[in-house]
Amino acid sequence: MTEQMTGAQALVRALEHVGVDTVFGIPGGAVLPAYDPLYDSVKVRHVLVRHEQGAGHAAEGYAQATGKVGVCMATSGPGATNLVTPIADAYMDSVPIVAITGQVPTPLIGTDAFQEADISGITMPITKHNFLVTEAADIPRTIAEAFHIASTGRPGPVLVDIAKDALQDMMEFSWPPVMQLPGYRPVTRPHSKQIREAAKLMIEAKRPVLYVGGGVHKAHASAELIELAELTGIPVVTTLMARGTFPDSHPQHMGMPGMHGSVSAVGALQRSDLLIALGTRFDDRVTGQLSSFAPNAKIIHADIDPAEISKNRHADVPIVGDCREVIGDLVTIMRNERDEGRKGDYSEWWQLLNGYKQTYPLGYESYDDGSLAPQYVMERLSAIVGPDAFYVAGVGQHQMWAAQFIGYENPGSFINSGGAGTMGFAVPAAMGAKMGRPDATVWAVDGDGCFQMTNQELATCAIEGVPIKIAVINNGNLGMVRQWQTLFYDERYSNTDLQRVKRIPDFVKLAEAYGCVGLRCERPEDVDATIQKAMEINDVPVVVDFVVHQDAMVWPMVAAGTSNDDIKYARDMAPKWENEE
Ligand SMILES: Cc1ncc(C[n+]2csc(CCOP(=O)(O)OP(=O)(O)O)c2C)c(N)n1
Ligand SMILES: [Mg+2]
Repeated sequence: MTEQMTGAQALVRALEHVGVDTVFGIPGGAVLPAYDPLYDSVKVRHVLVRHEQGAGHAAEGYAQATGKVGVCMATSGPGATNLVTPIADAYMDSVPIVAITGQVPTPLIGTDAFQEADISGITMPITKHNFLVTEAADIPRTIAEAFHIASTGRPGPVLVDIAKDALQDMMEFSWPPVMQLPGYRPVTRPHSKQIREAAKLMIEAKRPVLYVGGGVHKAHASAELIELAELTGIPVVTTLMARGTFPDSHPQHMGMPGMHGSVSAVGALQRSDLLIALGTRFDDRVTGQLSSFAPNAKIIHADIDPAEISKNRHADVPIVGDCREVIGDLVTIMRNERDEGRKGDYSEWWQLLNGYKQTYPLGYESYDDGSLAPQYVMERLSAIVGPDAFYVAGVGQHQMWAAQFIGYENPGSFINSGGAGTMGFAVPAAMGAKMGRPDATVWAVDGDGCFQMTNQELATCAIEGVPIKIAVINNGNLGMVRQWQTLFYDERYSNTDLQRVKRIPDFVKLAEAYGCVGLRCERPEDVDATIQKAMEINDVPVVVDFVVHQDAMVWPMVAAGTSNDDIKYARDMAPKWENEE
């Protein structure tokens, strides 16, 4: 059955067929033909954002909260280039989004036409794949391929750039189209020989660690991970992208590793003799100086993307496959081994690790002058709001405190910009998460700097009825940069002071101007009541201006480029590794 329609109508029809219910975007000349049939669609809701960057991050938040593909749309030229940051962000964090852009008409491509930008060229290195469509007939197939590529294998962003004439021309629509992706076949089934090798190492090891990254949640393998950990008794660390994939409250959880990881997690990696790296990529923020990272550890590295394996650290046992399949197979083989009396003995290892946990818990400084410690705000948010909410962070100190001091029990409940570290991520991503999961409570934890990059999406939230809650951790500074200036630039605070004393802007008034509720909290004794008040407001977005002490710092810290062994748990305070061993 075929039907005559325009390319634009085919686009909207194809989006309906692949199950899209929400598109975030802004129209303009080149993409205008697509907006006309979109106006009539009863299945696809278009959300008019205030900046295309907001559309992109909203698509990311939607994708991460729902597990579906997020969709954003923009016009050619500046509309498309405004999507570059969220596309790069999605690429770094393997988030499945499809970005649809209008392009100038085919005869004008390459002529420096009005609002022409070679967006497929620009995004080539930051997309999993991208398409330039110049024929109306190609639109349905391209959309099907784009969604398939974005959501399968290692997820990631796909761009579909469509020339205006292709949107306007008539074509014959039929569904489903035949995909033409001969070279694209992600390997999901792990090789059984590699699984046997891995099991052998796990039983022989004295100091194994499950080093868990964002890929485990993306593979929906949290349950399998808990099973494997409990079956083997191996300790677990969860990276920034994996917070919640293994419950924080679980006794085998050692915390988050990395630059601002816990001493117990960093110590576990450094002293390990076997890292079982699952859906993780040995990022420099985790390894510190690579040459001194986990020096005595053998490596089992499982990832769906073969390009990750042995990229930064040689893998003794490489396993290409979907983490759910890999972990499932490991559970099966380790159970058989145990039933035949073969099990690792990690009791001495646990003695050492429990010592780290007890001696070096996460902590922070309180202030005698009655001012507010940002970490305390996180602790209270965690206690009052609980683990069933989504927490969406910006980038900076507040992001690290949100990672450290909020207790995550559910996979995917912490959404943040890990790989790219994109300031401005939180508000639009929280909006996208809430639109995807309207039943859930969504808190953005944002910095006063980050918030000023994308808070215009509060207008979108207020108008579209998206009652997110935003905790602005207002330290009056680009705090994370200021922290580096404190530690490494002799307290020379070049261009990090946001001039809070002048209260420009006043976040409470700003919230009100956007049709949201604005609250302010400056003292520890008011924190609980303020959070409770915010929790009671469910019809409009709420912004809480938490005015916190400007000198609070994120600890522990491994200074960039140094060894994880040189971690400090407070200024000039280093753990004593030798004495414990
Ligand atoms: C788009 C962008 N520009 C610059 C940076 C560098 N940067 C990282 S953290 C940070 C400070 C963020 O300030 P704020 O939002 O107030 O968070 P805080 O660290 O104070 O909690 C900056 C400027 C970045 N990560 N992203
Ligand atoms: Mg700040």
